[in-house]
Amino acid sequence: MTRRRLALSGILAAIAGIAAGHLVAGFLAPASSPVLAIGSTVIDLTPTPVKEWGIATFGTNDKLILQGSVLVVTLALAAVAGLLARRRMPLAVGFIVLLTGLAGAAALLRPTARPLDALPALAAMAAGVATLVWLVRLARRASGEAVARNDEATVDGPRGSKMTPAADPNDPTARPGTGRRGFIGGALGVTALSVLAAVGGQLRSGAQTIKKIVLPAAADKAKPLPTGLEGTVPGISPLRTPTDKFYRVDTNLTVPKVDVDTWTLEIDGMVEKPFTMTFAELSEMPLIERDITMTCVSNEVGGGYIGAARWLGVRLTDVLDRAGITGSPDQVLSTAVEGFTISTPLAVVRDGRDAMIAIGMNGAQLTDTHGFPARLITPGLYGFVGATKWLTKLTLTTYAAEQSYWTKRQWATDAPIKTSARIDTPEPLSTIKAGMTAIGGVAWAQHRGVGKVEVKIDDGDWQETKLGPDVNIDYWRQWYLPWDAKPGLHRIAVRAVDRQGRAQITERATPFPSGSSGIQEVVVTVA
Ligand SMILES: Nc1nc2c(c(=O)[nH]1)N[C@H]1C(S)=C(S)[C@@H](COP(=O)(O)O)O[C@H]1N2
Ligand SMILES: [Mo]
Repeated sequence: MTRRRLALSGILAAIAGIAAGHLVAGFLAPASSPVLAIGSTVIDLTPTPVKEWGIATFGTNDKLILQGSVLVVTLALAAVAGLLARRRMPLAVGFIVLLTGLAGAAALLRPTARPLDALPALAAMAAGVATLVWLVRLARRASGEAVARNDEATVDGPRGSKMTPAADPNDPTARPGTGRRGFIGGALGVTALSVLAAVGGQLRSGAQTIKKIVLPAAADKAKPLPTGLEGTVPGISPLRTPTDKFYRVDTNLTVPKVDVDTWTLEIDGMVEKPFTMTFAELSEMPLIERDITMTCVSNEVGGGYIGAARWLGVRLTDVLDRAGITGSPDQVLSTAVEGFTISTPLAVVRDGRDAMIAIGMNGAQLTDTHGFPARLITPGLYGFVGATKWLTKLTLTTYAAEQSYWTKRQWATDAPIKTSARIDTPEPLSTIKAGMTAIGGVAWAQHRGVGKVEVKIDDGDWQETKLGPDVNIDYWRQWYLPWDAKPGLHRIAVRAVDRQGRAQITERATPFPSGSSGIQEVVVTVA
């Protein structure tokens, strides 16, 4: 019984600390909330293979799973602290101080941390220690420990006067039921306050929003998007991915909410005239509008980390030319407001493709999740080497001198998107009705263009599919094949060939280090 109460005291102390920290972080910097700060540090320290396993196993839930794990481990350690507290209170307190100290260190070691970011951890420390001491005292009273009475008399007695059991009507040993109720009351009180604090912190950080801005028109517009196949092939991906359906991949546990009025873009490194510009200055430069399909290197064969959108932005080379490149840099190292970095090969940026600093997506300003107020887009390259969100600095440098976040973690430096195709319909392992239907999906070979897409049903021949509208070589292509489906179990495979006649790589490869490859095959039941 006592052990259970003690363990619970430790757990509630941790919950109180985490909640208090979350509340304070809500007012200061959401990312410095203890669990988030530790979670982000764990993300950065996780070895690449483990991270790959996490993404492959949990997909977009990986962040929730990570935070859940941090929470569970913390609570388990706190339960141990609670058990220790019975005989060794200083040790238990030291344990809580250590845990919250780690959270503080994690917050302070974030790339863009300010000293104030330690406050949430300090709040967690104070709330955690106070709760532990208080609940453990109540727990002792509840089990009627003699020690508790003495402690209590010394600590709580008015003006130091010793209370004797006989003189104290609330004496716990005399009325154990009261002590038990006292602990339950204390535990419920802590829980209620913690919930309030956590919800408060959450509401407060959620209340931070990005400003609504008016985007200037493009000087160089994209052609109107043709009508896609989505109206005629049920289940196929729409030609343009709506922004709220567009995949999101980044290392952030909290979405940066950037203040566009104080935001600046700095250009430095191997340039003649380093300079800094405001958002207004950036948007006054000539704007281009382009339809570009982005893909994440972590996209598995047949996966969903791909999206096609219309981007509005400034040509990256226009900005670089304004600074004037000197020496022989070989990479553009871009830095995001939260300190994350990406390397893009300079040769790729300058080969004529529409690499840009985007400020608009699908006719609107960037959303906070997609990098407001400005991000890089590099057609033909996976996102991790060319799509820096929440961009704030461009540094002309060399791969020898400086390495970006993923380069330090052994990912490829030059990572062109591999040609691939995906079957959207029928869905894997689904059951469809016999008769005429359509097999359909999307294929991509960014900056080379999709030449043809072929489908193979069971052990049949590869059959050429019909292609949807050709938007441009940086955009994906919808495809479909009418199919008279006969009852039974069927295997459908797809492969794409780019416009230079190069077929997609059929050998299976994992996303690490330069993108997955292999043929997608789905199995369906026709009934
Ligand atoms: N600041 C920042 N930018 C980032 C990342 C990141 O982790 N942090 N991830 C990159 C990766 S791996 C990809 S695939 C794209 C995804 O962009 P999206 O979330 O808008 O789809 O953003 C890139 N830009
Ligand atoms: Mo990515």
